[in-house]
Amino acid sequence: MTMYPQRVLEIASGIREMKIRGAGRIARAAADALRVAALEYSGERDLVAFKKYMVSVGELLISTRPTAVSLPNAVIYVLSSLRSARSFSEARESVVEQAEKFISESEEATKRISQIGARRVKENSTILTHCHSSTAVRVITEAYKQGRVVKVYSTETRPAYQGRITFTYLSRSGVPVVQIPDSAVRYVINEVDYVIVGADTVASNGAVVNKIGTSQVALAAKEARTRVYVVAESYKFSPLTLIGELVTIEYRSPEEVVPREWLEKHPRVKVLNPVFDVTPPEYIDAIITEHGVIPPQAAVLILIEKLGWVLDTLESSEGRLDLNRIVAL
Ligand code: RUB
Repeated sequence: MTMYPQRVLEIASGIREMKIRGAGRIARAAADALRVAALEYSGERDLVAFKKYMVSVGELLISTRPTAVSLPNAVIYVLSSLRSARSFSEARESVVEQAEKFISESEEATKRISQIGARRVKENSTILTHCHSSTAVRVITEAYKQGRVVKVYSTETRPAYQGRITFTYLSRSGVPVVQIPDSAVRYVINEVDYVIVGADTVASNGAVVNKIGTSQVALAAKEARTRVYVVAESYKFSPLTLIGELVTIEYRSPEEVVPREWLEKHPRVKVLNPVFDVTPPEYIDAIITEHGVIPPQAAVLILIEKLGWVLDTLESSEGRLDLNRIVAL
């Protein structure tokens, strides 16, 4: 059985238990886990053995949560550096370097999005956001600093209440923020100029997978002619959707929705807890990436340009992501 460093196991369970959450943070934590795994590798100093070990760490990380494509994309990005490594030490060094590069480029991307995104917000705007997207919070905070935001509605985001994290971050920066229950979205939507949300996965047709309830918010916004902006770094675009693969929606425990004691008292109650949903491209006005603002229908262009190479490695793995092929094993 493969032994993993303690820190790697902590990161994997942190992602699974949502102590580390949000697509961007999950991706950076995964890159960091690969870096730690490479540095603390104590097996045979052999290139093939090292590649196999790194593939198993990558698989462990990817297995933690199924929906945010930023997670496999970060793993692919870091492990692809092993393709051209000629020796064990070169391989180890390249993983460490590539992981650090991913982390700094991903932080740079959110900064760039905050600058591009803030410019799209007109003066005296009211914004509504759903869940906690660190990229959306950055865009809103930057727009506020530029004097463009008068009010932000932040939904609670049941059942895990990520809206409270959004509220805390925004109010700490002085942004006037009002927490509302998810069910109040349609009640306030006519006051709202922009809905700004993040993404866990952007599909090649421009559909956006984000926290459960996002599609309901987008539907209310469309009816009210309120603009919907999705803010997403390019590593949140899914290469497998280019070949028709569907995005897996995560279901979590009923106890996140209803307290365990209540469920025990009412054993016949059935609970469904899907934690993400799909907003169709027609409900999205623009996707703001670090490469610029695109209509959702242009998602395919970002994908082909930035992540199209992943498809070449899938030829003999029947459309599945096979990390062995990513590392050229
Ligand atoms: C978080 C969520 C966020 C996206 C984008 O879901 O849906 O909107 O991950 O976040 P969960 P970011 O809480 O279940 O992880 O912009 O921070 O990457």
